[in-house]
Amino acid sequence: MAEKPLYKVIMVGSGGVGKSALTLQFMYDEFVEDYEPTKADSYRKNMVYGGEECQIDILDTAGQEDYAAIRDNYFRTGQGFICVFSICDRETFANVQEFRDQVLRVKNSDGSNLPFILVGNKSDLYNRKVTMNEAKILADAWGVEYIETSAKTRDNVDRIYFTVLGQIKKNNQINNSYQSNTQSNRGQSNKKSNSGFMAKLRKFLMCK
Ligand SMILES: Nc1nc2c(ncn2[C@@H]2O[C@H](COP(=O)(O)OP(=O)(O)OP(=O)(O)O)[C@@H](O)[C@H]2O)c(=O)[nH]1
Ligand SMILES: [Mg+2]
Repeated sequence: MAEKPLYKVIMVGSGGVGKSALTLQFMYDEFVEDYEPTKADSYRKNMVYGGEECQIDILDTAGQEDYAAIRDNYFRTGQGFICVFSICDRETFANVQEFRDQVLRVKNSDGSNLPFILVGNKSDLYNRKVTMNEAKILADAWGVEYIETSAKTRDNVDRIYFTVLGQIKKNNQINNSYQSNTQSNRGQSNKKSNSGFMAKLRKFLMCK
């Protein structure tokens, strides 16, 4: 039987914004009230997406500054990124640019065709400090989708993982068709240059 495709998603963002809470809600349908800073945890789940059986691998990284140095290695392995801030904490919103820049640098990408979404978490709380409008403006400037979630009420939790999965799948299809195009072009140009060589050889032999 063919191997199920594996999609690798990475949770990024400041400490305490709810990266682990979102991941655990998605994985096990439970909300964790306690805050225990993460170093790095990895989760894998079988699922069906777009009629296809696949596996999602979620790497829940550390937001705390102490672990900033080890992020590069983790980011390198990701195919899609969920960049989280808390809508109740302006500092975590201010920090997302740094996370975006780090991802782009590590992935050597200008951002176009990089599966990436911006997530404003803790939408169940009433002391909002970041408006939906300003988050959308930033997401538009990056050319990414903005989604608000609550890991507590489960609002939009599935949606963020499905959205990024869809982007990874689309990206893989683009890359595959690009590769097969360049391969067939290479084949064609080989044929062309080969037939050019044969014509020259024929001409040369006829002159003799
Ligand atoms: N009300 C509410 N609380 C949340 C939500 N998401 C997370 N929390 C709480 O916020 C605290 C931090 O959540 P974590 O998921 O541990 O944060 P984190 O982003 O993983 O933090 P690091 O591992 O340090 O990077 C915990 O006490 C959670 O219960 C949410 O959507 N709503
Ligand atoms: Mg965590």
